[in-house]
Amino acid sequence: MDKALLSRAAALFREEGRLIRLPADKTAVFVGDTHGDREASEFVISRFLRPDHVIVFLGDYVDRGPDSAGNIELLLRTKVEYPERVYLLMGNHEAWTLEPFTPADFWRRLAPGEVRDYAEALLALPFAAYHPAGVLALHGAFPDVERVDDIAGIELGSFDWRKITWGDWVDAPGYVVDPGTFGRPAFGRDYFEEMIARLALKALVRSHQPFAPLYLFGDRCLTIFTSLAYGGTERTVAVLRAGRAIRSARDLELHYI
Ligand SMILES: [Mn+2]
Repeated sequence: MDKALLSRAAALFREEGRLIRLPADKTAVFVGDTHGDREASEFVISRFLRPDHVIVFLGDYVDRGPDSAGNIELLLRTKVEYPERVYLLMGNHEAWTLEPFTPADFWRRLAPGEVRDYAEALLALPFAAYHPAGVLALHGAFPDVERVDDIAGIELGSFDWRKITWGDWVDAPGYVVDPGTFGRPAFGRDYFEEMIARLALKALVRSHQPFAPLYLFGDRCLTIFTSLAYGGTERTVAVLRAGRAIRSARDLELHYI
């Protein structure tokens, strides 16, 4: 990987801040975990990189799949070339240097200098993207904030950051179903209901759990997965058409690429 590309990407992410505000007048394409499935990213880019679209990748670009280095390089190059058409959010796999996990095949193959260069770029990634139709996109679960704007001030490594990057949803009552002290925190329906009301949203679009139900919590929580690295046969993306009124996640179109 080209060190100059990582530095340019890092500068761009720092400039964007942790919360992306998506334009209302463009169609937004949400892409779930690509996890080393470079072909998935190529398909998405060839189909949706258009002046009237924005593409939002929901994190987890590396590890698991066959070509992590190729996938992250393709995504960073496309971001640098088309900064207002492509947005990359942070998943837990981008933060291995902050909160290590196993297996981490991509990170473990890097030389120490390369780990540092990747970390500089990937720890600067935004945490969430907000669409004015009332849709929030992030990797895992809602942070416990008062307003969407507060996401911009979330600290890397805080519990709210862990909710975003590591949080699972479970179809059960409750708030924090499992604090995830030694693993992934899991959140229930009561927490979802409280947060979606407090943030005045219609839908959450996220990824992170390859085997979660597509829709949860009255069709307001959509989980998409876009990598074949977990043995699936479908890569799913969700499309929010410009100008479409959104009442629930069912108003986003699903495409299988
Ligand atoms: Mn994940």
